[in-house]
Amino acid sequence: MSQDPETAVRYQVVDEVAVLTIDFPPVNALGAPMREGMVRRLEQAGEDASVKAIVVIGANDRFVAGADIREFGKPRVGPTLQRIQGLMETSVKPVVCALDGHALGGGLELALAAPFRIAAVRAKVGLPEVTLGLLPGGGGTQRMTRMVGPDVALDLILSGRHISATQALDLGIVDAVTQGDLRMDAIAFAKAKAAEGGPFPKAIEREDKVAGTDRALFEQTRAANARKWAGTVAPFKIVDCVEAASTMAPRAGLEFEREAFELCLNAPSRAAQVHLFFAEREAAKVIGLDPAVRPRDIRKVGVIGAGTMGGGIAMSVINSGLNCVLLDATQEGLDAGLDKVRGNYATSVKRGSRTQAQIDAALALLSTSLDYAAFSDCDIVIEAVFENMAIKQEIFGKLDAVCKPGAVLATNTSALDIDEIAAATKRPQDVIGTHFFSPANVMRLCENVRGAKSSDETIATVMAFAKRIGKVPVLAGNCEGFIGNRILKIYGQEADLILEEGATPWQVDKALKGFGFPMGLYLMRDMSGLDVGWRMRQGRIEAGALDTSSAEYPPLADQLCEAGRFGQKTGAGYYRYEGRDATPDPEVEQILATIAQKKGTPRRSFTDEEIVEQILSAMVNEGAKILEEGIAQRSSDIDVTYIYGYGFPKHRGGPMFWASQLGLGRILEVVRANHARFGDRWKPARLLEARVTAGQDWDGKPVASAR
Ligand code: 3H9
Repeated sequence: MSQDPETAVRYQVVDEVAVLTIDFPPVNALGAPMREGMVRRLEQAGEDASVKAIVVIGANDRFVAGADIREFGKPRVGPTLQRIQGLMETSVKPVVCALDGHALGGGLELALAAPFRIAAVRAKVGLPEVTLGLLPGGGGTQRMTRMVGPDVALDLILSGRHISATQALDLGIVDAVTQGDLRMDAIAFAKAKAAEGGPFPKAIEREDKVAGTDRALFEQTRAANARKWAGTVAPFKIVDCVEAASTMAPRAGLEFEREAFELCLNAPSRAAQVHLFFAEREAAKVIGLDPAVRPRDIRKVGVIGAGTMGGGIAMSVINSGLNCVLLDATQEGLDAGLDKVRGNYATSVKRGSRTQAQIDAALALLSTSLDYAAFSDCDIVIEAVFENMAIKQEIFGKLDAVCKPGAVLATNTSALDIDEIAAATKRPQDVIGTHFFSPANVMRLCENVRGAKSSDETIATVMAFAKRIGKVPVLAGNCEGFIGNRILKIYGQEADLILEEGATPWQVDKALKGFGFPMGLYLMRDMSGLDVGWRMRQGRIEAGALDTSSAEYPPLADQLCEAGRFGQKTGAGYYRYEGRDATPDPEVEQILATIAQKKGTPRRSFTDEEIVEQILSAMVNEGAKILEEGIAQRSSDIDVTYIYGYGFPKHRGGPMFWASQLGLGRILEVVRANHARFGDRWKPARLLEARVTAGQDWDGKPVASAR
């Protein structure tokens, strides 16, 4: 990346218009050299007597992706964005920002301070700061509100969504959209504005869209979202800033925003969400992969199993414009699966998240079949039938017979051994796990599981494929439960054992919700139904694969099922239900007391903090073992897995990040204390001990320099 302000923003005069070209790879972020370059070039253009107007444009068909996220939390250097905006806002020569690619966050804020904006039709604009735990701190909350009104501003800034150039034109965020040559059109536009003469418009001084704002809008927004936003700072501050833009004088509003921005910048949730931004991008990279290896081209996808999972995977595929053939064992299965897919689409039309035309276009890419021969021209086939090794092996044998050479043969198994499945084929190098999460059309995670013989090309292909269909890929190694379900098992087990020690299901749920999980563990289990897991356990008990006499085996779930308490659907589970309303049930407390008595487990009371620390420390210890065994490539991959697959609160950054914020030393203390009490289920991970001893973070960096 160039650090030279002279090259970060280039200067050229074309037909009396100074063209300032921002060339600061990879995404023209507002890093210090770029800000310095902008100040110098704007001053140069101001002083250049041959110049009548100024165009600011980005190189490589993109405008500016916002603040340089790598600068957050570091000492500030170079001129501020506000200084650049001041130069543009007070320029006697009209400034036109020419937007292409993305104009996001501080990039859009830069453009909003110019009197004029023209956009290429393919450009996208947005203020996505909220996704980083921030608010638009470059005047974005003030100028946007004054341009589009508080209701639209709240929608755009709180969602952080990107909108198209034409939508931006309709909202008055840009002045013109062009299908032609953006640079030439911007120059012509700037010349015309220079000819018209000033004064030029200033968004910050507009009153028309904020006059008479009803303050109830802000109160209603806060009240409606209070639960959803619990534990975060930025969304609340965004509402405050938009209110300030609607009610205060311009300078006071900008000052209000500046203070609110600083508050967000220093909040732990900002560090967590920025961690997640980089973690998500890192997760897609495969360590040690031969750089010469290219992913195979995927044009047609096969999916086996038209159940909820297969249907969801097929929807993700066709939503991204790829052809998909969906196969099931029976016509009834296919019909039911298709009905479900259509039903899901109908719901999204009703909600307004998709248009009927988009859905028709997607469904046109979907075909169905009862015959494996339909997979002969597929580039990847994903098996998503129920978890039974014999059936999966039979399916992979059939795939081996019909699929073309080089097709990726993927299994959506969440538990079974990839190598055993691959052994059913003569091409184990093409076999890999692609573990999706339910509902697969919604959940972002794709946990790709490499088998012992999966080739680099197969790995590269599924990583690229997952991104292509809008998922966040993570690469895992082959072990029981991979990354996600291996830790999930510990999460559930530890919570269950805490109940035996004296906590109640409702207290554990309250503690987990308070931490930020969308739903408590026991409410979720009751909602899904307890009988499926019970039957699976019965099967394993009969096969001698589960030892129920162990002190670590929590028998509560089995006893609830034996009493006919299958969860919400039977009116009782961990809770008692009136319809969907759950209430604590003293009967469950009684069962727990009896279990504890039989096991000789001493009972005590827990605080919510203790519950969270206990459960999460067990998860983190398992995460450290997963890292140490090379099942996860890096600690942040575990965070990405938990956030996109298991509802871990984003503003906590994932279990491993949470642990490093708390201090790995504290986690080790909890682990060791429990190890002394409960034995080997709490055996400290060697990696955790090693990092604490060396004063390092998960990546082996000294703790003080951790991001
Ligand atoms: C802000 O603006 C605050 C202001 O309000 C306050 C001002 C006072 N900085 O995503 P990609 C890197 S907050 C530094 O794979 P794509 C990224 O890590 C900011 N680096 O590309 C990756 O690096 P690597 C508000 C950044 O084409 C490489 O660029 N803005 C930044 O799929 C390529 O990224 C946002 O939140 C950055 N701002 O998508 C926008 N952005 O190759 C954040 C990216 O080493 N960015 N990188 O892994 C994005 O949404 C996408 O990157 C974008 C391109 C859509 C632009």
